[in-house]
Amino acid sequence: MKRIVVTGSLGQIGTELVVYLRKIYGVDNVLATGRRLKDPNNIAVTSGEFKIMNVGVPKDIGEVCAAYKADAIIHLAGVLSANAEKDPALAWETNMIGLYNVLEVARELRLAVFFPSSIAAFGPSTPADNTPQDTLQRPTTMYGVTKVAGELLSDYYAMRYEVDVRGLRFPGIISYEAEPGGGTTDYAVHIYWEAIRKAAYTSYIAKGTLMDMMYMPDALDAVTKLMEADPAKLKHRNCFNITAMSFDPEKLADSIRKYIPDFVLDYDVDPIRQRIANSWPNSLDDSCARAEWGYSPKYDLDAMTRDMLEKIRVKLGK
Ligand code: AKB
Repeated sequence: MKRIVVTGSLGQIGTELVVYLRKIYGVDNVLATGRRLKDPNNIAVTSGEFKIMNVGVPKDIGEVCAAYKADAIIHLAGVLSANAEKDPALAWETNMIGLYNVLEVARELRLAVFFPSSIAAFGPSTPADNTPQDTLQRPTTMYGVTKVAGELLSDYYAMRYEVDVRGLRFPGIISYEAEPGGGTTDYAVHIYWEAIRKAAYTSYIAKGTLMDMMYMPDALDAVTKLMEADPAKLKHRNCFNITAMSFDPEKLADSIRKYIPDFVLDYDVDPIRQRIANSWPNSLDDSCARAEWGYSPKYDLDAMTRDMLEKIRVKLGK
């Protein structure tokens, strides 16, 4: 990648990915875009160029990418799992039509594409433990449906039109810079903020519910490594399983107690998000990502907890 356009750059991943990419590829080679400028103080906006671009409008994407002389588009704009259950039509429109438009522009302008899939691309009939790279994918959520369809569409564009589209099945991403918006794994971010503010958290996800997770620095590294990987080594494309840890709320609370011993966790389970979480794997097998392009996360649960708590304390002045 040399000249990169990022969609959804004010979201949780986009905010940090834009800054990370600017450090690697140069400030003038990474264009942050979004449907609207919801936060002018976002670091993706203050650290370089930002343009309004709606992925629902193919002409906008084409014009912005052509004018920028982009060779790659990192397509992060999307509706996450819990919000998708609230408004399935919006999720279909944003996640599917948005991706289709991006792929069409990529076909015309010969752009490489990054597509973010998710653990949500699996469903209750998928083997839940050590979920293989290639396995049954029958998700029971709208978000999951758009992710499986997106994986297939991406593979189709790679095969039929030789668009260099590559993707990751993201687990829950934990970070402190920008808030996650409307996902099921968001509890694992909120818990850290509440641990510092109140030494207590009420979880909407039930005890014993395992989900894959990853700390943001490992996610940023994974996107870049995959996009720069030698195509000859990729047996898979859309999308690779990746994970760094798997935990339930209790295990996460135990990790927090190593740094805040009086931290209290209780529960008020949200049936919608719990149903979504129950339909997802407990833990992914990411051996294909490790073998094909050298995926190797650095943070385990305690290392992540230490860093999250430190960074949030600084943000809150505590
Ligand atoms: C969500 O919870 O919807 C996302 C995801 C796992 O894709 N964080």
